[in-house]
Amino acid sequence: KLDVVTFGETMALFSSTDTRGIEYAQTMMKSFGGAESNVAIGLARLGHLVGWFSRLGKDPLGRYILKGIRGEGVDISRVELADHEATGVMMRELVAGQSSVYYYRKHAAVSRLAPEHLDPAYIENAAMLHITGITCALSSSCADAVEAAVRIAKAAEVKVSFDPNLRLKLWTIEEARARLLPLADKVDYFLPGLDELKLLYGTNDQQQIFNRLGQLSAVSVVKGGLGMNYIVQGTRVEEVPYQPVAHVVDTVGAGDAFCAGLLSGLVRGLSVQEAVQLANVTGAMAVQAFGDWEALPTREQVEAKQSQAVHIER
Ligand code: KDG
Repeated sequence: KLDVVTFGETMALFSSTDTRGIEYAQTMMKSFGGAESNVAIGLARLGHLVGWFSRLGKDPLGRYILKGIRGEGVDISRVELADHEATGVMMRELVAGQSSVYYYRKHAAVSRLAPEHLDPAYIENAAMLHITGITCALSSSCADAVEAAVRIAKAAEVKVSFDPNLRLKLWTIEEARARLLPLADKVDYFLPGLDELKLLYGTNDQQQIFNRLGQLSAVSVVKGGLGMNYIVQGTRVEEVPYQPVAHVVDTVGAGDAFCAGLLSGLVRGLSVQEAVQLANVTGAMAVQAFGDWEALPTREQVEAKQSQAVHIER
């Protein structure tokens, strides 16, 4: 039985390490990344049985991604390799302190993912289904697949967690609202960032945002930034402070690392407060190296960090 099942797009990632950026770079660094597989890898490193599925092209990049994710101990038994569509690609550069991402993913194999690709038993046998709003933005069949997966999970009493992961390069805010807000109403754990909520709810008023969250049946865990996260349930808003990281190397994947820690805590039966504290540790550790998922900590590394913290507090 899997602890967590998740699905979505994972792309090959080419980053220029050259200060001149992609346009003038002679070489690029190759890796891969995708919000859901980042979470899956994070969970596997924390000792969980986790499954990730998708459609990848039957091409060198698709095989490279598949081997990489499998190599991290994630179950990839439901991944499909498509004969006639390609694996998506993203490129990143950091020029004059400004990081940019470029997507080459429009007709990637995953965009044809549809409800009929889901294996209901695979979802029904997990303790938790994790979905993100990126998958909803890829195509209408992908969005339908997300909704179908949630229906399957709910019918089988599998808990559902949902990170909206708003990507305004993929769709407009109106399109995002139409798909994501109804989903937030159906899940058990809603995991947005405060900045995303400002856009989704169209207000900067924090109290108004918490009121809206309070109307959901989900427990919301809001990544607040500036050293504060929030747990919102009905009219209760609980603040969970965290230690901001002194030396941030790369923030990409921080949200996924946070989700991995949170889901790990929840499926292990910790309280939401304790799970958020664990998520703060995994999130903080992941930003200390380059890459989407490379710096995700193992369970031993988290435990070492936590016992260090206890030492310092004493
Ligand atoms: O969370 C990191 C992701 O943003 C990155 O891996 C790329 O999944 C990605 C996306 O679609 O933006």
